[in-house]
Amino acid sequence: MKRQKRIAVINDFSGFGRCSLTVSIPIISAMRIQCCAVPTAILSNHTGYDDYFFDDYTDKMQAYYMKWEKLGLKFDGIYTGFLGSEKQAKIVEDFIERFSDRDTVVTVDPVMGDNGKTYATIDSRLCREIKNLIPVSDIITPNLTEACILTDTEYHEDDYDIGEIKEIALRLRCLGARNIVITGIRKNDDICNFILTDDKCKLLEYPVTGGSHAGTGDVFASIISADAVNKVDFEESVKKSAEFVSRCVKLSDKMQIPMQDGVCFEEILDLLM
Ligand code: PXL
Repeated sequence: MKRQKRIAVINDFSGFGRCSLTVSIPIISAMRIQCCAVPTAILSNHTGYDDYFFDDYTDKMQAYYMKWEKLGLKFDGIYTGFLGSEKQAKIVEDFIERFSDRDTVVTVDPVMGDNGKTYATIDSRLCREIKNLIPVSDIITPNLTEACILTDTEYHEDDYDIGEIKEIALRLRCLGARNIVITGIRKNDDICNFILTDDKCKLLEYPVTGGSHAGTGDVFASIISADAVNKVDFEESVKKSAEFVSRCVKLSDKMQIPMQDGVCFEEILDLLM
């Protein structure tokens, strides 16, 4: 009997606001993969709220996962998200080196900002360290703001043309990215994802279904990382993740969930099973 697949998720635990681990654990589990959490920080709620409790976990992470090494654990996937300090990027590199083998799929979600702005706890030194994770990844899932930060490209609000997006994606490739999906690109009344891989370069467009809710990037990247481990084709996976996020957004607006509180994915989690 083959053992069940498992993914190590290196991300923060935000008790309220539906992002990071509180999104990845249920989603990856629903997709029949064991989700093993490595917390980067403990927050009462994510940093999109005016106030939050933030306990950085940098100094404890290595002691935490060295017990896993003692247990001889290996992972089919490693997925990294929000990092709470510069030092954590180095710790993530160490984790990847220790816990992956040839077949491990590494997904790096370079969580740094949205809508042209960086998140409250992210500074330029941390951005630089996150950039260093790109060459050790198999998949990266930046939103447009993050793709701009990573490639030192100026972000603008107005419509992007495909040439501009392709240029940004090619710069990400030069940084060592292999499979790239840039999310959240606005074009008229559509929202687009751009894919660049060895054999694909494609813009996928969807009609906007609702507002800009927190945590949608975490929902998206969780599905992408689980699908990659389940060997689902990358383009299919991007389409499926985008469709799921879009349904979540529509339903969250219908249920009048405040934007900061994330999306009510719990209502339709069964669609991923
Ligand atoms: O969803 C991205 C994210 C993850 N983790 C924390 C955040 C944010 C975005 O604000 O604050 C703690």
